[in-house]
Amino acid sequence: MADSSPFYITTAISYPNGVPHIGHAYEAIATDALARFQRLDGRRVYFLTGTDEHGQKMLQTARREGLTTEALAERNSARFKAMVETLGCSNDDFIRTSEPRHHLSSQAIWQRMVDAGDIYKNTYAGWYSVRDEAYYTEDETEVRADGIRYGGQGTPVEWVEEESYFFRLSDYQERLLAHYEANPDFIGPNERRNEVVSFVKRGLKDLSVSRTTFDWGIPVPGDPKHVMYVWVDALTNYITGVGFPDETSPLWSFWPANVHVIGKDIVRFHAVYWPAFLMSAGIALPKRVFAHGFLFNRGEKMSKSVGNVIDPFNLVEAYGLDQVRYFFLREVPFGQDGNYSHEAIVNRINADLANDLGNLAQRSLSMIGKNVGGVVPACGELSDNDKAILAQADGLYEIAKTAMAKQEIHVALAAIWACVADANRYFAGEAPWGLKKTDPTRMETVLYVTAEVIRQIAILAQPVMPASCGKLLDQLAVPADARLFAQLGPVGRLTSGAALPAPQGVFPRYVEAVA
Ligand code: ME8
Repeated sequence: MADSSPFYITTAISYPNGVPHIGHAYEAIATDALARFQRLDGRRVYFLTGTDEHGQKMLQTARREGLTTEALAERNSARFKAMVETLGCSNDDFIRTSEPRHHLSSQAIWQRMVDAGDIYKNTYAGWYSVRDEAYYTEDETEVRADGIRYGGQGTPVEWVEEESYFFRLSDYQERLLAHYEANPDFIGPNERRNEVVSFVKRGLKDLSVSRTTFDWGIPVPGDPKHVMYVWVDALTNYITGVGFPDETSPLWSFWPANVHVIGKDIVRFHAVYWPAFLMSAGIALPKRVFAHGFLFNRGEKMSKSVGNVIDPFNLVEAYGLDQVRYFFLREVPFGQDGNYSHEAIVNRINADLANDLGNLAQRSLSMIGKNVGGVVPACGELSDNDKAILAQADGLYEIAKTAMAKQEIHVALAAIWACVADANRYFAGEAPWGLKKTDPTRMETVLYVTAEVIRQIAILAQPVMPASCGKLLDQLAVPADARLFAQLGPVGRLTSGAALPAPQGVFPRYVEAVA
């Protein structure tokens, strides 16, 4: 039975203190592919992304640029919104934490944590990294040769001492460990889970959750001299997006989220603080937090000072949208770090897309156009080879479904492209061009089987390359309502005799511009 239950998926919300870079684009593309996969699989999907606009980092950048924080947020949030549009993301909403609905929601969760007795006032004295918007204990910091003290993620820290509200995180240690134990899929991949478990086992300290030295944030209910620590409000976006605190909102049926997709640098916030806040507020916990790896430019960390930051808009312009989406999701095992280089992307475009899938489609469809009169060929008796390649294509759905449920996007793509490679071997081996005169019935069967395998590959690759797969399915005259996963396998087989449009290439080769 098809599963039509709700599926709620989110990206991290980006800091709009700068413009989007390829790390942001990567997260958006991957989350979009996961969302589209579930939609095609018949689930009722809600996909949320947005921008995280409060905190000291925003304030410092705004001052440096001579802007108000509002103006900086407005300008750069628009760039992030444009990025997800340019990347073809199918998000249902784009949340900005400066919106009134989010202030309301953050104050409501705060009040619930107060009511649970988990918030108290004291003085914070310790290290803070504005770049990470994170507190570090002394032993998580080190003074390097340059005389500057750095925090756990290698960013400079400063000493902070001020009145602050605290959240009784220390009370949640046992409950969190019990939750990780009872829900082994709560954190993925496993390396990240192990890190979190050992971090929590080392003991949790209460968390400073408000600041008084600046006012760019959400005021603490009843004590507006304090603004909430930016991570309290940032994490809350995930429930604001589905209607909190209005638990009668139709959107609230999407909570708890099925998966929060984030980068590996922010696991602690999502897998320790967030579930503790939710437990305190009496709200259900997300089912899973999945951390992807970091992208590097030829092995080097991207940074403004090195000047090697990749602009996602330029990338799409240079290589094409579906090409960029395919490259990142195929090249980098999701969950591990990965590299971007011009050579690697060109290689994927030309080998996997233009040669393997593009040529197979182009060659078989133009033979159908020329030799079968531009209709879906007749399917005669099936040979063992025909049955084997059809069975492989029919089996892809289960493999992809299992992989995508664990966010192993690369595993799904590897299986699909293994089938593309085998379909090419099948096509070359059966050599339908040689059958035209000797055995036209057999030629039609080979072309039918090839077209049917391409149909399934195109349906399954839609989450990653929506536009190109749409074009491939147009060429096979697959109607718009027959492109869901329910049509995979024998039930959706192509109908012999159906008219096909004139074939056109879908995956052009990347040709280097002559300097
Ligand atoms: O962390 N490669 O925002 P952010 C891959 N506002 N992913 C990367 C990356 C890279 N080089 N650089 C960043 C924040 N990311 C917070 C999140 S969520 C309630 C608040 C990922 O703009 C990063 O890991 O610094 C994060 O998941 C996302 O981009 C936004 O990063």
